[in-house]
Amino acid sequence: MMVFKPNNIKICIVSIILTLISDVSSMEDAGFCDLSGETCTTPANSDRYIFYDINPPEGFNLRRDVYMRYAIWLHKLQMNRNDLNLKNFKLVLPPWSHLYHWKYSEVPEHIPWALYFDIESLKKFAPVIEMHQFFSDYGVTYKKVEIDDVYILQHYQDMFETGKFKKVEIDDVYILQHYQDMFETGKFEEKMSIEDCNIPIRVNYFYYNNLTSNNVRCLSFHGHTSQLTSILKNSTASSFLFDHAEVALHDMFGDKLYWKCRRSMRFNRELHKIAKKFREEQLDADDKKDMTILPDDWRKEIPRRNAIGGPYLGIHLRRADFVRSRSKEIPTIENAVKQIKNKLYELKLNKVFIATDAPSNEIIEIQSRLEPEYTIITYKPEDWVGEKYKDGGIAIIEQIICSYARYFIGTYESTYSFRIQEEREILGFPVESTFNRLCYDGSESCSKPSIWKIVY
Ligand SMILES: Nc1nc2c(ncn2[C@@H]2O[C@H](COP(=O)(O)OP(=O)(O)O)[C@@H](O)[C@H]2O)c(=O)[nH]1
Ligand SMILES: [Mg+2]
Repeated sequence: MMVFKPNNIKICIVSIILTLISDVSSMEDAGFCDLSGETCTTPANSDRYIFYDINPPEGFNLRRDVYMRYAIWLHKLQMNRNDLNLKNFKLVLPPWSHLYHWKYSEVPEHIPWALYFDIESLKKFAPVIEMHQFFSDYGVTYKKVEIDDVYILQHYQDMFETGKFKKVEIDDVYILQHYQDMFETGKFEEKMSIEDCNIPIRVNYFYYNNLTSNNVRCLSFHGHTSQLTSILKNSTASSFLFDHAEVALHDMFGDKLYWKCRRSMRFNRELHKIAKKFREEQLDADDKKDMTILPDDWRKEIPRRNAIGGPYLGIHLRRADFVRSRSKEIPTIENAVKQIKNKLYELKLNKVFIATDAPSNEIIEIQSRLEPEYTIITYKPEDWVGEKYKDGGIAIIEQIICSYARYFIGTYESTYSFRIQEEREILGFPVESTFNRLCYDGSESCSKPSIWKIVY
């Protein structure tokens, strides 16, 4: 076993190589070179890049949490006064490709973050750039299809065929892995070391055939994201990729900085607009009356607990794979409806909005058990919304609608529900109206979800 000692790291001075596949040789000791290989900037003055990738089966909402771990790290690096070299890092946003729960119209498709998030808001917290921006900054062409103001990046296959393919090599790749003995010994001290790989190595990243590296190592890791700073400090490499980035933990979960970062993750404005129209038309929402107006800029938000929410109950009913994987915690449809009815009666509401990934036969069953006593509303996207925003955008619209409800009940251990709870904390709802879950037996007596209150 080789123990990782920052001072002993062989300092890698490998420039990012943007080559025609035939060859343009790399220049040692340089930062970025232009395509001819003639003009290079030194790493000290130029941007350096951090990429991260995540265990493929992880879903959208856990990925959002992993983003925060790295955005907070980059935010801190940027604030760094002592080491100027650490200030130039940019965090490259990994496109949303091949998500397990989503259907894709084209395979593989690279969905940029701008389709789902307000990039300007993200940038007010951390130095982030889109993957396509990285490519275009470094002269790598990609095929793009313009859909309004966002780009959907497509596969390079045609470039292989036409020979216009260029390769991007990431200087240093670290595949994070858990210490094998960690759970046996129960010792959870902060540590990391280069070791043999105990998980499969990936050599192409983000489903781009031309994004690769010659320098891939496995880093057994336990601890917080900021522990990775020593890797940056001891290297002059211009680009780093941390694969299985989810292995690193939040520096501090739930503190002020955590919430700043979380507040900067505003959704794409059009998604908000679509959700608002739906809330107004179908659910009688009125943001003014409901006290759910936020300032345009998240940095202007202030602590409050006076949000009322629209006159409807919001439910997240996670089904699909959860029915099997959490069979002891997920209620039957009958038991879910029982709890929904009780809550509607208690709150004197007659409309329930249900966000769900349930198949249509289950939705019909819910309907038949609730109506005509109560009105059940689900979101069905107009064609253009479905085409433009796809499964990911529809899921977000449903999350927004639940966030603005008078009262919310989520699903046990679902990160989709957790993100709604956070959104409601930001909107300023009373805690009791947010941290609730559907119980297995239809009662209200099962354990409540952990309460993570917002901190300013
Ligand atoms: N439209 C919609 N999609 C959902 C809903 N619940 C789950 N999904 C989909 O399933 C995925 C769930 O995966 P993930 O984000 O990992 O959340 P988790 O698995 O519930 O912790 C989401 O990203 C959605 O694509 C829902 O209520 N509505
Ligand atoms: Mg998941």
